[in-house]
Amino acid sequence: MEKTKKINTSVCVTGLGYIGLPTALLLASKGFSVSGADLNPDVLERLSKPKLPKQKEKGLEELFERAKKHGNLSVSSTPTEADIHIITVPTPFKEGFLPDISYVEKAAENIAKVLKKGNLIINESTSPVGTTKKIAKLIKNLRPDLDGTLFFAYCPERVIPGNILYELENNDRAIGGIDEASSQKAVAFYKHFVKGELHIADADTAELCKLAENAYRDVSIAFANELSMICDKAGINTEKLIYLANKHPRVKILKPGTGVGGHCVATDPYFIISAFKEEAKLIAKARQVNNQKTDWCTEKIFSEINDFAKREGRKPIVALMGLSFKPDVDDLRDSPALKIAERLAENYDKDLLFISEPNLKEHKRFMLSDCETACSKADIIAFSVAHQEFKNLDIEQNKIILDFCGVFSDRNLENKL
Ligand code: SAJ
Repeated sequence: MEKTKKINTSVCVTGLGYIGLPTALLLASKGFSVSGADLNPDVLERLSKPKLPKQKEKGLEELFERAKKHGNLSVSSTPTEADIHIITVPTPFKEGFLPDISYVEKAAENIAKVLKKGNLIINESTSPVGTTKKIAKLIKNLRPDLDGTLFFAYCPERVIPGNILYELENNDRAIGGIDEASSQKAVAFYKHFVKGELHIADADTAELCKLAENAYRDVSIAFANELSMICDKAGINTEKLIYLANKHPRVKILKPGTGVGGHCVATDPYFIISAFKEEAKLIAKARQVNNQKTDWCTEKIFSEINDFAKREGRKPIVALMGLSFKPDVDDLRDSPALKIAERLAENYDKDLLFISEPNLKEHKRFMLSDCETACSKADIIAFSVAHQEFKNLDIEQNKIILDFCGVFSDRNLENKL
């Protein structure tokens, strides 16, 4: 086990979710004295044990064990005194897709109680433009005694689930202080553990930058999804088309799929849309296209079921391959594949439906089957997520395959070019 050199700075991370926990662990491994705060007693119970249960996220268990061994990670239900406070809490939306920053505000209120002169407060939660200034104002009202002595910055994360620890250290970051001194203080902090470049901006720009990155990805995926529906109508192979178009030096079309899921790309664009209704036309349309793609895939499965029943005089057995929101993760948040599974379960015979998700042992609603069994039993096999486990499946010739996410794109391209 690598030796941890102690850094004489304490950090408190509020919100120990999928960004907060890896951040806290990485900081502990770099020698900071780290405390974590989370309102959820289950999270605290899990983190009070000497080891983490098996994680899909690479390296997390090892860092946790190391932090426990070195004794520089503690957890509690409320923030504790620290030189630097990081907020990594969820920012969901309310009715009408309006951003709900109440968790960030609650975190700021709790942090306010333990603040001292000279503390730096960093918001990393995805937030609507203006949130960091709002937090600074809220804290100023709660702690007028510290007015003018605190620093505030917005420093969004950019990590991809599945590769979080690597990307936390290696990605560039935008650092948006509410003033120059805050930006400089935040840069000095991130320099300790980020190898990527640190780019200074003001807080509003950094906030919009985070939202723009995910909206850009959503728009790009919408383009691919729209193209896949056009190709289907035109009888053109989408994968071959995208493969050929991407041979142009300035074209890079992404992969079509069953829609866009997860808690970032599918949600952050709404933070722009709700604040800039008049202007955000393309961003709003992309959201619609990506949501519609999930319905389109569901309808395709039902139309195939009906055709089969008419042709064969019996109802087909259907296998849905994949439930998670993207390949090779066990995360089901806002998953389009899960939505398809739910619609199939609601509208089709339970005993004619097989669902396979190799990244999960079990699911509270669905009985899961292994990939081979699902494929061998089914008449229609719908691939909703391009998991590695699916790529080398040996599928009998007589099966009807609906490959919504390019599981077999390499194989198909070899055959069709
Ligand atoms: N998807 C496609 N086709 C593609 C790529 C993705 O359909 O070609 C789908 C995925 O299947 C998934 C959804 O898009 O349903 C989102 O997946 P993702 O891998 O694009 O992104 P996330 O949500 O895991 O992480 C994103 C990343 N943002 C960008 O790439 C701009 C990540 O860097 C951010 O840190 C993260 O959001 C976040 O926390 O905001």
